[in-house]
Amino acid sequence: NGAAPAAGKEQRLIVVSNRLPVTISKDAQGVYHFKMSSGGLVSALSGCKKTMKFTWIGWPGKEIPEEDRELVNRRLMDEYDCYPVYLADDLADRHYNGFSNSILWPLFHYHPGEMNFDAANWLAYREANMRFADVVAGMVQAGDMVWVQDYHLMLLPMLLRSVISGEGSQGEMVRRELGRVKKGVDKEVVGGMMGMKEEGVATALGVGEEGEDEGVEILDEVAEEGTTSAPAPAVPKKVKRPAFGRGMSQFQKQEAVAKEKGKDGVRIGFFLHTPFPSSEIYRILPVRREILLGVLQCDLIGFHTYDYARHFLSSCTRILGLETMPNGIEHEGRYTQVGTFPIGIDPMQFVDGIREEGIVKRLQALKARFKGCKVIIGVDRLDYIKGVPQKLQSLEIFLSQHPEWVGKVVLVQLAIPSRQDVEEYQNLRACVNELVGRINGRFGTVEFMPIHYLHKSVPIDELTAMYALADACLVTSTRDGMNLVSYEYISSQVDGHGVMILSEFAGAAQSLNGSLIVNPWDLQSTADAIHTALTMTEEAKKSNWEKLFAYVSKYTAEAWGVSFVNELTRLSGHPPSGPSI
Ligand code: ADQ
Repeated sequence: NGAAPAAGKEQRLIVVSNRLPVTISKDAQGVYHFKMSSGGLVSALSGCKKTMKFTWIGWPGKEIPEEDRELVNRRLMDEYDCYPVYLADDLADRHYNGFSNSILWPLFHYHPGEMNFDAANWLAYREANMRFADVVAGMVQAGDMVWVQDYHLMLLPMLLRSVISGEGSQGEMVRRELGRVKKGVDKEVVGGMMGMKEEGVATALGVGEEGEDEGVEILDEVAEEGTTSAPAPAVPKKVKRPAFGRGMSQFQKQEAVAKEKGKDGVRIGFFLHTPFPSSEIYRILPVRREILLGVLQCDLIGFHTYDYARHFLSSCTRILGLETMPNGIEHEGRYTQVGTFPIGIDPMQFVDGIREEGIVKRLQALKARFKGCKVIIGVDRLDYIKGVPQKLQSLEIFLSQHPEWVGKVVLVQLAIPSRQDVEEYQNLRACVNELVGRINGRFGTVEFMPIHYLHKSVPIDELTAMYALADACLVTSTRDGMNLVSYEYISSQVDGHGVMILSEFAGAAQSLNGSLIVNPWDLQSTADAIHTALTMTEEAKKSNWEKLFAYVSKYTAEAWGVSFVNELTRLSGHPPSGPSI
């Protein structure tokens, strides 16, 4: 849509995400092949790429032998503007599966029961963040903007500031302690590390520094003691505001050191793609202070919705005792702006897609196959946050209450395999298999099955044809940062004006006015919404779809990237009305 950031051609933007958007493979002849992925973040950043000098830093997804790295690094940089952070397989596994996906992911999605806290995985998370910080620090230059993506890298802003302000890398110490914990030699270190009160680590995190951080120090007695189980006091006992003047002098000090190193004025932004939960849930996290302090070294923190931003600010108040403003926080003399930046997609990919010859043909074939039958589509990564069991149970209720629809409606449920190394995902897979079997067994005949279930990734052309075919799309996430499947479906319904049934617990529900909003836990209400969708008049469908499509066309992925970067460009690291230095 032609959106472009206000920053000029000379502005450098370094995007950091856990995974690089490039898949690397090596064939039998030892030749490396690189494939750029077409994920949402890639299209979201296309606007920034047009007008800025752009580098993407991330984990390449696998270990590359030392002797090949020079070649791989050069090709990544020359051909894809990418630079890798290499992590040993065990470290990558503990960081990604062990901490990010087994602790932060369930907690941020209100599933504390699925959270498996393990101290060695926490240390691995820190170690991996440190590796990222070292690589980014080696690349960053004066005046650069660094944009960190998502929950895998929440310590990175703080560690990066520490490295570039001259305090140096803490990596060696973390590595040493990780080794000790793994061998189970020193359990006390584990407690100490969780509480982050070990000398050096505390400095890197900006806690417990003499005379500079009293506002923080007093509040979380849990962390002070290095324990992990007691709840935080609901109301902090003593709240001191960090004195702005004093903080500023520390900030000036930091800037002076950074200036000497030629890396002054680096602006850091962070965007969280998941929800940020209510402070009542967030405070369960044993390392709740550390994660907040990790991102508070940013100039700008972005969330999908206003609620997530509000939850983050209230966690900063309740856990760190910081006084917050509606749009930001002062901490250690730095003003961190907090804002909402709802992500989108590139709708034209689907709008144009449904006119492509191959997709048109496929759509005709599918229409013939499902003649006389309404189709409901579900597209989800097979993740417990997506509410697939609730979706299937609601369909079961609908079919049992409306037998006239048996044989006349099918649910095509595409489930992309996800995180299959994590136990909870294996359990979910078994549960979904069982439900599909039970419902098909109950309502199916030799000629007809009410649920067509595919546990695989589907090529984009097939996905587009399925979206275009479906009379309704059913999203029943129990929590979801945004949910882009709903955007993709709406964009594919230029002709059909299909009905969007959307969980109120998806971030998208706050934007997609024109959907049928449901509480997925209330199975009856979802069953009723299925009936409403299937019996809605063409006029009502069209009028709803027009509202939805107007929104999806305006708030695109590209517009999201550009608005975040524009905001980061505008910021200086000081409060809007604070004294200038
Ligand atoms: P996800 O949890 O991955 O993203 P979502 O936003 O719905 O969730 O995106 C899923 C993507 O995967 C869509 O592009 C969809 O087409 C694709 N997909 C799903 N199933 C598929 C299948 N069977 N075959 C092929 N493709 C499939 C996280 C957060 C979201 C947030 C995004 C972006 O969890 O809440 O919206 O990041 O910030």
